[in-house]
Amino acid sequence: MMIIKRVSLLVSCLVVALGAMGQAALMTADRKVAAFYPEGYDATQHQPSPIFEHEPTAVMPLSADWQLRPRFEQRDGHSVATIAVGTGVDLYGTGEVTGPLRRNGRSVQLWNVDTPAYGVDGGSHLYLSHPWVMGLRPDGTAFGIIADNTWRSAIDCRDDEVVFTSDGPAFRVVIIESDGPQQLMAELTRLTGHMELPPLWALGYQQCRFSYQPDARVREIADTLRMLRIPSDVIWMDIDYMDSYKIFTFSPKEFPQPAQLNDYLHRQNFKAVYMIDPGVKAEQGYFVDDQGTAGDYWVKDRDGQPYVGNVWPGPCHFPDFIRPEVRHWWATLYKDFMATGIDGVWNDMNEPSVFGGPGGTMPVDNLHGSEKWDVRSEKYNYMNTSDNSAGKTNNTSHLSPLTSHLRFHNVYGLNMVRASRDGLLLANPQKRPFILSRSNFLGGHRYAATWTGDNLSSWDQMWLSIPMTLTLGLSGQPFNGPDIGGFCESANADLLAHWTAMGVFFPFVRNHTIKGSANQEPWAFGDEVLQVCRTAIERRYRLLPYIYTLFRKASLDGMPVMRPLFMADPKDLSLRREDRAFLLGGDLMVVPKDPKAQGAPDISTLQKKWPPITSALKTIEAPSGAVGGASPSAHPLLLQRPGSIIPMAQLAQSTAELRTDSLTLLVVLDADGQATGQLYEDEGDGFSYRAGNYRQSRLEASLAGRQLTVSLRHADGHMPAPAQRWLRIACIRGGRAQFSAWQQGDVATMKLHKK
Ligand code: MIG
Repeated sequence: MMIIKRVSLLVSCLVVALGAMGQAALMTADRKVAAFYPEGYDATQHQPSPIFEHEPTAVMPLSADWQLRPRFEQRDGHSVATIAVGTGVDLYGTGEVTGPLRRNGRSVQLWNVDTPAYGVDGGSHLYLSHPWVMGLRPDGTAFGIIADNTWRSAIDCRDDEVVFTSDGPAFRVVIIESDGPQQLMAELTRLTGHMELPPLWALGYQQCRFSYQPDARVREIADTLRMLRIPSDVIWMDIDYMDSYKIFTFSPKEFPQPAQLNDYLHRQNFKAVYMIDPGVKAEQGYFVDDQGTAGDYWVKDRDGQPYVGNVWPGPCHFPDFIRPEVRHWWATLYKDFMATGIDGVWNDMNEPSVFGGPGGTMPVDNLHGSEKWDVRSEKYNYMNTSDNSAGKTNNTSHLSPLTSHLRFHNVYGLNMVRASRDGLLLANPQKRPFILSRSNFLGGHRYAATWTGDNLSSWDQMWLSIPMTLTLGLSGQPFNGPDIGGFCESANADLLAHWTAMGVFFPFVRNHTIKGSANQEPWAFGDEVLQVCRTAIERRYRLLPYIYTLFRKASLDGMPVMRPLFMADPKDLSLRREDRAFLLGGDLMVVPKDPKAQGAPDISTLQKKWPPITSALKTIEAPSGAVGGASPSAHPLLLQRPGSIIPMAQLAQSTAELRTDSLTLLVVLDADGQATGQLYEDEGDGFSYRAGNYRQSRLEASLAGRQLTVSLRHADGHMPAPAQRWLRIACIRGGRAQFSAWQQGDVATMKLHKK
């Protein structure tokens, strides 16, 4: 009672003091999250925050023993927050970055940019921004720091402090304390929201290039994938399907009948994803431009006139996605477009990229907002209390209706995909939307997946794609991956083989390359490479029950699908810098082969404890005869965690054909002869899973004498099991696998050989 009184007193003091507010700090009742407000904090310059789906409900005065506290200051016209983090801390996160996984000693600019081969400003800023740093202490406890700030800024990760420097007004900082990295990700996504479960097909292999054209070439690619029995799910339509690069149109010459084309693809179990850019060709009589002009939906220049910048179509207008009414309009555009049978959308160039614009984008003094935008409907959190009336204000006197691009640049892409997502749902309310976005911001994982933009076909950038994808996962964006084979310039046989061989274990798996480069499909470099790619992709498809279960988990508690090794043992300091080997989920370690490595590779402590599953795969893959065939050296080493069970399906050529009625269970027992695993099943698309139409099962193995029993126990959800379920065990001990017979039912047993 006493405490509550004091809190509300504190809160009302702070609310009264708004405008000339002093520095303040509150924390949540569970003492895990603290929000820090700098002196003079003006919520109208930062809120509503795109980051938080649920604002931290900070209701208590900060406890005296709370460790991390920002120091706020104004320095040389910048707003600065410095957080001393203590010694011996390893820093991670900071979003999409070049460089290593461990971020100590690294600086990142938060200013989304179109950066071919990551060449702009030495790769110090890329397509997405995440004002988020994660810290891991020597004892394995973790913390996270969010700067709730969209303005152009920078993060400096020093060894003992983290510094956020912004070109905008003073911003608040939210700090999370937790027992370990896993709990930290759960806490982060409790605040930022969860990635929605993607459709199963989006986890399959995807074939792309800039551009497959005309439509006959698209058909040919689809036919070839099926003819060569390369499991695959998606063909991508890059920018050239359009009429003169006008979004929401089709080239009358090269793609005259998109519905027929999509139909053709669907009949072969392919999905079709098409690109939509933000730039709208400024052309009277073009319906998108006419509607946008009539509605006054464009970003304005400093004089308040519609801004015009050059992109692919030539002079373009840019929808002001920051405004709710513009997002609403944008969403409506998808209806007819999707009705041609389009399954997913690719939003590119949304940094936004402007050819010849200052810094490759629009001027920072361009203007967002409008006189018509009713800012009074927005909610601002000063002190976010459970008592809403005390903590929120509708005071908007500080907000000019038009606000500079400097504030909204970094969330232009986020707001675009937010609108696109609404559009896909409007067009197909029964389907899970799939959107791939090049640009985004912390929190934007709620709307779209991402890929790492225009990388280079080089060994360096192949290796770089590992820490990039890991870091995005640790920054709350679990669904991402690189262009496999590399985008800029041409791949070669070895590079494509190695990149595909490891790339199939990334969350997002798409082969893509630039216009004018050498062909890069799995068959482009002859039979050897084809063999490697096919085997790798087959592994992906066999592992989909396991991978889909990981996506389900990510959608519930924010655990990245692809994880750094330190997640397996946060106290093992030797794993903290490892960013070549990585984990797919908690149970599978991928150690990519380095064809240029001299001598024996570095073996991590973990690697010595986890047995390889190679021999099990050999038996499983025997019919296709691929392992041990040509270029086997391209395949990564795959190791499985002791105490785990990985469910694998029978090979399918697409997710439409994937079945979970016959599962091979890879079992590695722990020292006590036990192992567990998880299996998530649902319809693969649609939303019935939200009403319980899914099936979560727990896999359990135990050894009694030499008798191994593995059972599949229904744990949650009311989707019926397959009419008949067949299980077989592959028990891995040391380097060997022993298989049981296929057995019908939810239990399989076998007698293990003597070791
Ligand atoms: O200015 O649409 O990152 O994947 O193929 C380049 C053409 C525009 C950039 C994307 C790339 C895509 C390309 N786009």
